Amino acid sequence: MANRLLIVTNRLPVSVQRDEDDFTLRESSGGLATGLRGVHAAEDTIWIGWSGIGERLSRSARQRLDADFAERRLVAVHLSKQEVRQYYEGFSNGVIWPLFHYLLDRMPLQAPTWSVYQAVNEKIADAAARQYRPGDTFWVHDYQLMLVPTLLRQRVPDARIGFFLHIPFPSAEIVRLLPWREDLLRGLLGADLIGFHTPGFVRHFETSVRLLIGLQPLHDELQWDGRRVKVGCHPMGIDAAEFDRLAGRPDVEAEVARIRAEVGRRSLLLGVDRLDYTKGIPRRLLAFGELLASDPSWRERVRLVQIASPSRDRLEPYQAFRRQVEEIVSSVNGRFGTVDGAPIHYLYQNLTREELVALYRAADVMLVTPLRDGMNLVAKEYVASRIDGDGCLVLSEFAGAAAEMGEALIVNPYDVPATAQAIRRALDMDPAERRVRMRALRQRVQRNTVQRWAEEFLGDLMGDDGPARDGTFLWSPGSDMRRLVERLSRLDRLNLLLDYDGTLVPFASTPELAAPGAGVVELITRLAGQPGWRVHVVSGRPRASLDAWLEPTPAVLWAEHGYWHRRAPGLEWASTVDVNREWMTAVRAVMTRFADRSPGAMLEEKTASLAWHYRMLDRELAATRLVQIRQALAPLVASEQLEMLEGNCVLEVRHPVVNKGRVVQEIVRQEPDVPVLAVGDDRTDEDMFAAVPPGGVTVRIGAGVTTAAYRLRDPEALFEILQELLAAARALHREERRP
Ligand code: ADQ
Repeated sequence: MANRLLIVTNRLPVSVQRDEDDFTLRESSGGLATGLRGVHAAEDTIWIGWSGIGERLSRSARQRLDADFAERRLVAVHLSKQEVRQYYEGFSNGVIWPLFHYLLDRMPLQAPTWSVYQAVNEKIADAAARQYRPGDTFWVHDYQLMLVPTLLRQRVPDARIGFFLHIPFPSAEIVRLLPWREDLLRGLLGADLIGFHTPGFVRHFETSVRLLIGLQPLHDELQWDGRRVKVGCHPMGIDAAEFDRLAGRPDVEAEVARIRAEVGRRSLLLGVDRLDYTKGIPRRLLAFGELLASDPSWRERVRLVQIASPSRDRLEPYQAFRRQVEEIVSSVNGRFGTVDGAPIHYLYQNLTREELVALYRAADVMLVTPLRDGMNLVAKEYVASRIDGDGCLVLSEFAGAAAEMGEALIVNPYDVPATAQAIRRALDMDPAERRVRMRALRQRVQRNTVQRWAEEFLGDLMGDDGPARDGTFLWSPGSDMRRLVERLSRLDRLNLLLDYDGTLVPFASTPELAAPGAGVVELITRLAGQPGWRVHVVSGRPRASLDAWLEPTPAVLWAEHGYWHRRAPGLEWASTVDVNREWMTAVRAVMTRFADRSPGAMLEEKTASLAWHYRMLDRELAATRLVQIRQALAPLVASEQLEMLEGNCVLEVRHPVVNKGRVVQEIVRQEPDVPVLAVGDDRTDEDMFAAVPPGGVTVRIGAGVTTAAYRLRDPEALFEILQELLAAARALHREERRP
């Protein structure tokens, strides 16, 4: 059976009209619905989302409605009134919407219930996961469903999951304000690909995960939960051919002629928006008023038609906003109207596509001046409708569309006088210039269509080689891991080589705080007490730390990547190699200089290496400093033939002869017949994995590229596995001793 695309959105792409227990489904007109409709029609797809009905239905009514949906390959999630109020109106439109559009003053003082947003996301993820068959792909959309990617990942770990955000992704400083910021970011990270409209939004997202979650995106990819997550810029387009076709239809042409005749000699300005406070309507009207005030002759020469489609009108901020817009309309009309008519024609209505296209074609100047907008499809629709090659677009620099539509007259919508000036310029523009600009805009809009957007997003999501993974995917101690435990537990002799930080214990904010819990100390002691087994702790730490933390255990200790070695408790530490350490003076000077300039960074001095720790450093500054310090150290590293190592929030310089690979070689040399189990979490442990002879087992903790054969999520997962291993070995041992 063919693999399918499972589209997951807040609303299904139809609106439901209810008459008692009869339902009529009508295609809805929003940008997202229109955009994906083509994909839904052409491909083998199922579309999952809220029915759009915010009330309880009788069982039979629901079944009938679900059957109607099923005919269109739609799967409805039914929500209660309470859920709609809290999840959709309250949290999605009341909190995330204004915040992500930088309109902080629109946020309520009392936040609506986050738990309902969570619960509805779970409900929708459940419904989507129920549709899943192996090989299917999920495509989740928009700000109402930001937790769904991870919820789906939990339900269907191997699924391919894409997410696209249709609204802006704001600067990290804005994201930070949200009490649930980490939850939302982690919710998104369940996806294999997270798409945005503009490069700016991609950058903001990457800064946010760096700052708030501590990830290190590189070339628009990051490692999370053992997977590769791609971040991509995929600007959405429109069905340009459809607008082209509509614009040339005789009935639309006739409507254009009618509008033009009605407007007469006047120039026609047009605004078309959902009535939303992000769309910049009040300042646009004020700018128009300024134009009229600047020169009375304009009053006879222009008209502004502002179409506002009713939107979210149950929310108080939207009701207040509507009153504000209508007041400004009356005030401008009162002030500048003449007995022949009012300068602003304001329509609070939904129009048909044909009516819209006729207006687009009739308008001399289109005003698209949102305060913020993810993309703004109206700007593209205007351009696509101009089959005559004429017309002029005034476009806000804060609409995502501005990133692609540089030939428009770009304005700052907060600057009312400058917007008035831009309108004047558009009205006065030489026809030849208008045509040159419009030609370039049309070419781009015709090329970057919504079909291409969907194709490219899905292409990027599918990749050439399936879902992006590295290493063996074995997060949870699954069946393979269990088999491994069983095999290891039967070994009479075993050398367990365990790294310390990030492997036995999780990372702490400063190196000194990473003491092992009592459980870890006890586990090491018991593992080492298993007859024939030996535990080696192989760490980059200095001797003193390992002494302090592991003194009570019988483990063999290797400090500073094997430079120092302590064979058994109570014995002296001995150095294992003799290396030149003269290079350290110069490296120390560089690292100290950078530590002094970077609040939170610090230098750690070991016998034969120097480590620059930056876990506490501001992430942005850390990224800059790392580039600088690498550059500053590079000549020294080259001339002295040193090695520069990047660990987890640490940059270390050492002599290459000292490395964990040598430790493995030494252990294998002494006990060639004893199998090795090596476990570690970072680049220095890769040396260890590389040196493990055939028959040995290697395990990587956490994400990142590795040559290890197995992978576990975190130190806790390792702890569990080691406990299982010990229990199995002990049980076997007991059995053998039984007479
Ligand atoms: P919206 O905020 O809804 O979309 P937009 O991209 O402009 O904004 O799309 C609006 C759609 O509604 C257009 O297709 C337009 O033709 C239609 N429309 C507007 N007024 C209408 C009216 N009176 N009658 C009929 N139709 C009308 C969100 C984001 C945007 C992003 C899109 C798609 O906020 O930034 O561009 O998703 O990703």
